[in-house]
Amino acid sequence: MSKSYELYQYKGCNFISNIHVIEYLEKMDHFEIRDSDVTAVTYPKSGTVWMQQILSLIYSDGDPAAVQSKPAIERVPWMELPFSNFESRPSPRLSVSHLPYQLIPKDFKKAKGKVIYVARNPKDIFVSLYHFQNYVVVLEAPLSFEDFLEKFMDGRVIYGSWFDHIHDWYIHRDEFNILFVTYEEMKKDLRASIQKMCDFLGKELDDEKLDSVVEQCTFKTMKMNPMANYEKVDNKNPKGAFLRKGIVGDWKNHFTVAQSEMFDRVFQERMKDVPFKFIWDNE
Ligand code: PPS
Repeated sequence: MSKSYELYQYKGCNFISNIHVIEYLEKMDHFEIRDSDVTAVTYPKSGTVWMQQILSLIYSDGDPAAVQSKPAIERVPWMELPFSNFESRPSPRLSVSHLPYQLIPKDFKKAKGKVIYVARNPKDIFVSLYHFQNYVVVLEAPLSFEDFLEKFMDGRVIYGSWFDHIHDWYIHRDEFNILFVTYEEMKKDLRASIQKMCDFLGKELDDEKLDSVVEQCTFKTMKMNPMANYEKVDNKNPKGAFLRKGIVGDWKNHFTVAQSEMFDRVFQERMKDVPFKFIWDNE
């Protein structure tokens, strides 16, 4: 298939033509945010779809039916995609977003609504993105692992630089009503992570309901759920999968020692102000 989607820059971030619309991104800045709005902010491949599932279930008291009839993208859409109809959705408006700090509606910066920022170790993000761009054929397939790694380090990928994304969100955290969680802590103890989110969101779920949320949000259950696994995504490579491996430390199967050392050097330099403790390996 010929490449019909291209990256373009808008206010320091990279978007995809035919998917993101500048007029809509401009309009978003002025969206009126309600205290009941909840958005999960992620850099791509950090656990967005996982959060779509978790939020759907927390807000339906763990009822599995809530995630069995409608695709995740309709239940908890990307705020920045025009078809999310964000403004006209009924409360509580649950959404996800990959937007960098500078583009999130400014009301959020007045501590309106709630934000859950999910961070993932960037080597695993890179590997996930590399496979994703080979999978969804409307995105530019990487020329090679090495070439794509260079682009990632320079921020020449969808939504721009991972380093800028996490840095800016973290540095401006006091402006938001925000909870930071990591993909790795969710992997390690999903129940405790979901409980932490419930506490932040002011949602009380009894043990049975919480168990049900956890059960519906495991990688295994989500992979089998056609309303969560994005198997209907258009123009995909039949060999791949959106829910690919869902593990911590897959980067070790892909990076050379030299690539890993180069990554660590850039990481040390760029993350000086961001004291996140990332988990790089399955413990
Ligand atoms: S996207 O395209 O940005 O919306 O992708 P995103 O959903 O952020 O990230 C996809 C990766 O998240 C993994 N995933 C999970 N891991 C563990 N448990 C659960 N339940 C789960 N759901 C999604 C998914 O497999 C992708 O990671 P990789 O490493 O490619 O497997």
